[in-house]
Amino acid sequence: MSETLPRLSPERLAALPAGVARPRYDRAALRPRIVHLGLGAFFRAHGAHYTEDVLHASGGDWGVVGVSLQRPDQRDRLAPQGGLYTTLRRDASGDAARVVGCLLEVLVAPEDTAAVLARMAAPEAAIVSLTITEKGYCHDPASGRLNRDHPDIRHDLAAPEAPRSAVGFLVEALRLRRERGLRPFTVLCCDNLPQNGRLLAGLVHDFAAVRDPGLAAWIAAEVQLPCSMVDRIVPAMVPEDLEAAARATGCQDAAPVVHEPFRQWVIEDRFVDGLRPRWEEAGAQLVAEVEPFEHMKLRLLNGAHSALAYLGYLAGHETIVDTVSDPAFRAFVQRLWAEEIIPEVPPPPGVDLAAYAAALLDRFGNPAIRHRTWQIAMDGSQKLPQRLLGTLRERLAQGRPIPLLALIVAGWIRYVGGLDEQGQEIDVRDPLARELRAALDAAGTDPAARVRAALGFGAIFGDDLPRNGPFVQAVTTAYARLLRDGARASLAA
Ligand code: CS2
Repeated sequence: MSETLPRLSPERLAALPAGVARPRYDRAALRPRIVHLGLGAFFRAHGAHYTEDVLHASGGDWGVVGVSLQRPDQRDRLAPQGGLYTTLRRDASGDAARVVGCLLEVLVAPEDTAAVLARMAAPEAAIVSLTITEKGYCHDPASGRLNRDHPDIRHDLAAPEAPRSAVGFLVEALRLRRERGLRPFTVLCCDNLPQNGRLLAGLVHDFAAVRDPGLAAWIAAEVQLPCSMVDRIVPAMVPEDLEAAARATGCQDAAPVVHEPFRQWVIEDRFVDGLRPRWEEAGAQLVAEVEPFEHMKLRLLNGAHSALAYLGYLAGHETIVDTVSDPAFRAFVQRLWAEEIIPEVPPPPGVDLAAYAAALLDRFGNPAIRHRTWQIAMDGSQKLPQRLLGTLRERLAQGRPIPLLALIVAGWIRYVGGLDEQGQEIDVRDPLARELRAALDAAGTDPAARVRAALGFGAIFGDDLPRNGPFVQAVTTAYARLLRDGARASLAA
């Protein structure tokens, strides 16, 4: 149906149906003050929404330049629409549509590196924000240090003026600003990483120090890299979303985003010269210390998400809502929170973690959000450390039992082994997929040998966990049970 409709565009805004929210501020007043790296669905339904709300609340000129670091598809979808796109806030009661206007332009880094650097180094750019997913940081997830053997980092250290990696872009753009006598921008990391601003500061520093110690010192002294905790469930786009956006707006939109109603953004209030949109007007929490919020979110939400993704996938569940609608999984995730995660997480000021977990279960159970277990299972090698292994280490140090956490690690090992419970191939997406599969294949069929092979990946498990007897034992027991009884039956044990 949508092919016969006019394309969403600035000219169509006035004609949108009355129920569709749209930019009601002066789009012509926007300037390219935020450069956002990683223009996926998440940013467009999260950070862009907060900025859009500020523009509505108090105007201003905080426009966004979106940068795709790899593929041109977002640009190809968004450019013909003048940067406009529809977001659909979805729950059991239906869709609420909103057309977002703060995105000014989309650049594709591999096609025009110079244009991206020019935007980042322009005097009016005040913030460079990032949602490039865990693997985009080219770091070693266990240690948090820059992986100098990563092909993009090797490339960027050899040809720093034409970078490919996000870290390479940040350092080159900062170098240009310093050379031109400009103030630096703030670097605002919005990915699900522990102490994300500090982690990125370390990577930028490591990279800059190799290039030029003077530049590294200037960055350390002048650049701010606040930490932030971001939260909104935003599944990858599926073809039906195009139809839903067309129904809501009467326009063809090639880049709609479906998202849950909930959102949260906790930001460390540390910006170069204090320059930032007044995101608090949109409900963001600007705080001195993000860590308690981040621990809560990464360990309760993302930790449970990964648990449900691996074990749910193995049990044959396609989505998170399917998984938590299965009574065995519902009981499992509630026990996981109550018995093995919440006891290790200090609650942020004013937060009751049991209530937070109960709210998470409602969000996971949103029947209208089809978030695939396969999507969340991606890149586990980059996700496990901050989501699950931190909690695990703390419990092990206290001598506390870890049967449920160990089962999740076992589920991940089973998943990256590449065959499901019916013997079908799993399409495992992970930067270490090939190495993991090869190590597991080489280990043969003995469960203990397979577990040892997987735990031997130091970038994931460090060198402490593979040597921790109770940990190895618990994972081996859980893995053997998974092989014998399957995921669903293992939950109850
Ligand atoms: C998910 C996250 O894909 C994943 O790994 O756990 O994207 C999750 O939906 C968001 O962090 C929610 O804020």
